[in-house]
Amino acid sequence: MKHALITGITGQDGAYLAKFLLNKGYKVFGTYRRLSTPNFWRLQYLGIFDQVELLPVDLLDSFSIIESIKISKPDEIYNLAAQSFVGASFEQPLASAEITGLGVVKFLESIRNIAPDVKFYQASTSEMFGDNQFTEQSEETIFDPSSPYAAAKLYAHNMVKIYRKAYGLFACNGILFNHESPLRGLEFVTRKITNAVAKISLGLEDHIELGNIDAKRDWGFAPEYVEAMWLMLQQKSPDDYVIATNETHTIKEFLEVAFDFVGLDWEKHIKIDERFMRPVDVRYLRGNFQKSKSDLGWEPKTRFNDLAEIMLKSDIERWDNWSNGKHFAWDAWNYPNEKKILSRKLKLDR
Ligand code: NAP
Ligand code: F7E
Repeated sequence: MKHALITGITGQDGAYLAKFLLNKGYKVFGTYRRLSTPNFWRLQYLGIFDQVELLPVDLLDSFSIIESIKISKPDEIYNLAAQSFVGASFEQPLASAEITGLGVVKFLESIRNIAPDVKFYQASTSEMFGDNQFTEQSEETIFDPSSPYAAAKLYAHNMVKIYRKAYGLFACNGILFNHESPLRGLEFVTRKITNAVAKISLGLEDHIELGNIDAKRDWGFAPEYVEAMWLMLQQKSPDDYVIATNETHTIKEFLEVAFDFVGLDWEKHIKIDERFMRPVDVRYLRGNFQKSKSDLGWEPKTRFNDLAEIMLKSDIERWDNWSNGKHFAWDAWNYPNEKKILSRKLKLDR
């Protein structure tokens, strides 16, 4: 039986990848970091919490990384852990560099020293292209990072290439464009919108505060993107691949589709708030996935409108169920604002 070690198994991609690999018959080990409140809701939501082996690892701590490799004896390592929120990287540039950039080198060094035959997947990102052009981006496009997050990811990306060349490691960079799902964190714009539209449609809230709604993103569906990660590690030789849909849409278009779905006019429920503007934003992303299609046989299936609908339906169902007294694994309950809305609603109902 093959062993996989997934860092960041508590995150969106980590949870979907764990489910995907379990279905393929892997023994799955996943790393989590010590928090004052445990955060396993995604694994519980997918019904796989009892099927994965959890190992405590912080990317700030090299010894915990080495220990996780020794215990799990992996054939494949998927490094998904990161400080992944671009907005927060402007507020915490040093922590972002340490975790998202240097953390990867700690893994590469550990592998080189104790497990040189392991296959390694690194979660690279379209953010590395930065705010540099208004045409599609591919593996050949020049990187020009526009945030501390993107700069840290580019450092990691380059180190993966260097370790591949210098030491012959089987290490791949997946340059993934934005991918979303009902398990997306609430701070990211798509889920922030579907969560708010759900509340607005149920009369629990009246508007949503956003930043730059003119930015364009290439949004795909996360469960399809984790399959691409696995496919990269099944090839004869390691390489870097773009994973995307080749479609791009503004935040405004996402708002339009989401509000349309519940029969409301988005413009009546939006407030632009400076707090959500970034010092620099990436205005245009659209990925060319031709290399992945020809080498990996991968292509996206779920498109923009369907993605918004999947996310919205799931958030409406959650708010509806929770306000009717049903309890299940969910993130909203951990956020102070969401908690207040629910408490108010439950008091009113009593
Ligand atoms: P996510 O939901 O934010 O998950 C990030 C994971 O990293 C969580 O499990 C988090 O743990 C863990 N983590 C954070 N800091 C850590 C630390 N110091 N030590 C150990 N673990 C730590 O992100 P995602 O959307 O699943 O993305 C997965 C990866 O792909 C990330 O590296 C992200 O940067 C990259 N990426 C994402 C996208 C996208 O659109 N989703 C696109 C391109 C690349 P907690 O649960 O404890 O916070
Ligand atoms: O922002 C704009 C914001 O935070 C998308 C991460 O997974 O994908 C993600 O990074 C756009 C930006 O994702 C709000 O300014 C407007 O232009 O959902 P996001 P991101 O920054 O693209 C890449 C590929 C990753 O690698 C990252 O890990 O939406 N926007 N108003 C807003 N964004 C947020 N979060 N909140 C707003 O209120």
